[in-house]
Amino acid sequence: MQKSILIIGACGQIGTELTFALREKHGNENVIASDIREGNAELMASGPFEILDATNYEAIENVVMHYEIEEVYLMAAMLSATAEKFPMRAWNLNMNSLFNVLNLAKEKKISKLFWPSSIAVFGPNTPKEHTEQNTIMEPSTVYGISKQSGERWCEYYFNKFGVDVRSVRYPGLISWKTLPGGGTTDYAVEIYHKALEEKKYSCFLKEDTLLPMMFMDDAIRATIDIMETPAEKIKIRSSYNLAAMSFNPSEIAKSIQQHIPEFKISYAPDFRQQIADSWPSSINDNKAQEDWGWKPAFNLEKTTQEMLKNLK
Ligand code: AKB
Repeated sequence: MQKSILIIGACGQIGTELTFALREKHGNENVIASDIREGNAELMASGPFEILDATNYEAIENVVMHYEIEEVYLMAAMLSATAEKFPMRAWNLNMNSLFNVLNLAKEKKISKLFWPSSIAVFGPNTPKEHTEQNTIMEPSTVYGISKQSGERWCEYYFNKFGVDVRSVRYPGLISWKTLPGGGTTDYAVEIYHKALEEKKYSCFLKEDTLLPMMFMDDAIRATIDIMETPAEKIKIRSSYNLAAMSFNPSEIAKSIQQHIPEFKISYAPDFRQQIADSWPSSINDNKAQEDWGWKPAFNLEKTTQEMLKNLK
């Protein structure tokens, strides 16, 4: 028998592609997409959809009971740049939504849960290169503080109540189907759109700002893989480091110029520079490789090819 899956925040950058991937795998009717508002037409037409506020426990519980949901992917969150502008709203959304699903799992109303963490759990005092799984973690952003707290709560619910929660620390994610919103790594998506539309881009980060990044196909594969791994192999119940590539704005611009030679980049750093400066430049993901066989497939060149081909 097929299991029923609920995606909360299905219309966002990750949620959209995750919904398509899970529907392909488990059948359209078995994957319930939900969000605070409707998303792209293809997603809405491809299977069941519910309007759902991730901070409303009873509303989530009703959907879980109605569809006899077994697994939940909680993808709703306020990202780093927006969270700096609305700290209390970010804390409320990022934490209460997590408590809602952790408590549903604690009460055995769902059996398994995915919650995304981020490289934002690291801070300015963290060693920047090949940042280890366990190292100094003193996040200096609202978003990072919420993600680090979330990790602690996930581990606590696993240890205390046996909640089967799984998580990865996503780097910046690059995708063409749905735009990201409110993140610091969003420049690495915007740049492809502007390169095709205007042949120029003004970047809000400095040219040498090196950050960990990943193409969306890799991120979706990692998400589904960690959820399909037998529970006893998941040794880390806070969140796994996850890596694919690292590049700076100047390097991504050069990779675009291989395909669009007239493309020009300029730099006008804003408040997001400080956020980016507090994050690692590269990540050591040995634990994910050892425990559940993680291996990325996309480097910068392959990502650029895919982005330009699909956005054209
Ligand atoms: C952001 O920039 O806020 C996110 C992230 C790295 O978690 N993309």
